[in-house]
Amino acid sequence: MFELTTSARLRRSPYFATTVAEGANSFTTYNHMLMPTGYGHAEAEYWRLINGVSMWDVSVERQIEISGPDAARLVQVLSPRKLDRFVVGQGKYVPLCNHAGTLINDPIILKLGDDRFWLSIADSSILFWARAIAAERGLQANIVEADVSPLAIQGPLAANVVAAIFGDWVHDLKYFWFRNAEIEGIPVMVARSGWSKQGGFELYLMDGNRGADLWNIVREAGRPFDIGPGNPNACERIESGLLSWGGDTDDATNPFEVRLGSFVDLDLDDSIVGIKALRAIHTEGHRRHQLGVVLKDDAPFETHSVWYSIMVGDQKVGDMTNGVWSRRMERNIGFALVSRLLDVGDDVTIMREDQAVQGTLVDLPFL
Ligand code: THG
Repeated sequence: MFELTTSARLRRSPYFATTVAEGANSFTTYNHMLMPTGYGHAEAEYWRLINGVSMWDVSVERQIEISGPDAARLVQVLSPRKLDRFVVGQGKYVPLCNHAGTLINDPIILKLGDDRFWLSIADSSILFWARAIAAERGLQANIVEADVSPLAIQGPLAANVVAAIFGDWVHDLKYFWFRNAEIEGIPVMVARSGWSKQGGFELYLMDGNRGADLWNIVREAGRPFDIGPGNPNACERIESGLLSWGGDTDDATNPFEVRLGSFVDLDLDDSIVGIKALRAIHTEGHRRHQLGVVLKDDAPFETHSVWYSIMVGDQKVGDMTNGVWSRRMERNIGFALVSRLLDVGDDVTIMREDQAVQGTLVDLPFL
């Protein structure tokens, strides 16, 4: 269709050459980097994630490292989720909000030490945000983008592959926890996490020169389990109800609207960025909420790059933010960010480019 013009501004992953050699034939951009989005076998890539094990270059999940005497304080100031019982070796999913209570990122925060953290970020520039807040508050923290590049191993057989490389201790790793490890001299953090609900791990590579080596080690260890390359899977993540910041959110979305209210602690003190606005939103009641929508047609969706209006009669009630053909439900499904006047069971109309399609609102996750 067209070519992407590359430059040093559009950075490459340490796994880039290996993913191209594996047949990666489509890419997106995320955090100013290229990320593979397919290897030419979409259906097989999906079923491998559901039934087997898949390996993904997710080095675009950049690590904003915050260290120094005020690091813990800064991380709490940035986050409306209470972090007082956060333990070294643990990861937590955390909404980040601006002063208006708008969701500006939804990282996993890893606690590496009492004064050292990684914010494993979604697609927005938290490096600048964290530095600005630290400077304005007079907090002493060193804030850098670390040389860390996650490789995800996802699917029901993922633990077998990771145990074959690192040992049986990986079976005991709790969800979102991580541990330092080394394989063939390559330093990695092994975490039980990943952007799918099929189970799995993320290997945080800590040496950008060893990307091909780590990829090949995983590829070899995965051979008995028929591992293959894949990527964060649009179909599985929508079926599973996983949020894509910037895809399913806009410049007015707050955490309550997109099912992240349980990660907000309103009794945190006023120094937390956005907490006062979040309290006000909570008191007034948020206007929209995120549900699922199942469409009544059965012509599989192509991927789309705009939100589709959701109507009741001739009144717009919200948007379908991302939609996909569900291979397990054999239906078109999507995320509906709609007025709270609507609820599960309501019938709506989705305005696709080509036609209006009837649908019904449902609970998330779909599966
Ligand atoms: N892994 C790592 N970094 C990341 C992502 C990741 N950075 C970018 C992006 N993904 C951040 N966003 C999310 C969104 C959802 C989840 C993780 C990161 C997630 N959510 C679960 C859910 O919603 O069911 C669990 C939440 C919980 O119970 O705490 O896993 O994937 N390294």
